[in-house]
Amino acid sequence: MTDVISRRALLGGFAATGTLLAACGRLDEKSPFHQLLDVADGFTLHAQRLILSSRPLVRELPVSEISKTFPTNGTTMPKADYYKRMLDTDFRDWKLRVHGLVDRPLALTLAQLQSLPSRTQITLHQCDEGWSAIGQWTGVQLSRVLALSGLGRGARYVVFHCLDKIDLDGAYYYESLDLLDALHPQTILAYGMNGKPLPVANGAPLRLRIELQIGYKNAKYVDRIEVVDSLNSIGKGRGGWWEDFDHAVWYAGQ
Ligand SMILES: Nc1nc2c(c(=O)[nH]1)N[C@H]1C(S)=C(S)[C@@H](COP(=O)(O)O)O[C@H]1N2
Ligand SMILES: [Mo]
Repeated sequence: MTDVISRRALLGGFAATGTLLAACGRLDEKSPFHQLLDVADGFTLHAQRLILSSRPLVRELPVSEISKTFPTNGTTMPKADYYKRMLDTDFRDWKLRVHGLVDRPLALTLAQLQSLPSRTQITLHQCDEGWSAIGQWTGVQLSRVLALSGLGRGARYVVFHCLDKIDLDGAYYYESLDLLDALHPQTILAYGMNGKPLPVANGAPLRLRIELQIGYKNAKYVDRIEVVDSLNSIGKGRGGWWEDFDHAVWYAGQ
């Protein structure tokens, strides 16, 4: 009996929680199933952890595979005067803001971001315009920054507001991820590329690397991170500049 319940509960996952609860009424206190009930109690948190821990990492490549030249795409130099001023002072006055549905809004300098534990990864970047290249990225995991800010009640998406406007319509570039991709270990805010400070053409001072998805999701020139419960009120509501203006898909998993 115990064995049957256990297998059914595990196979059926959390959908079987109701069955499990009914069955467990007949089991004694020391039953190992109480551990599963604890999981069911904290459903959201634990389910998220279980799903996250089973999400595979994308392939990381050896140094020898780094592309000799890494193409650029879209903006290569934001036009705003204040971007140029910040560039002149090595972004010393720039701060990454983290706001919205967070417990503690943040404003972090580049030096502060660089003082957090870093991650370096060599990965394949694929642009849907038909090119790919391999680069090495160094930065801080987005999950670490979000752990500092905390996530408020109802938080579902993380929006990246960028410093560049796209010529076509004059709107600022932006992108967004759901929490699952935002908290993935290879999702980083990169300030370094191929062992050097992130070049302007590739998004200085800070860019998103979301290795699970293709090119345009990897927002460059990230200035502000907003945590929201819905994407409706951001831009035209489709979750990103390309999504809003060129019918690109919001989930662009590789
Ligand atoms: N802010 C901003 N982010 C952006 C873009 C852009 O024009 N502006 N282009 C996107 C596209 S389509 C791609 S393929 C990658 C290119 O990054 P790279 O210029 O470092 O190669 O950045 C993405 N992020
Ligand atoms: Mo792209």
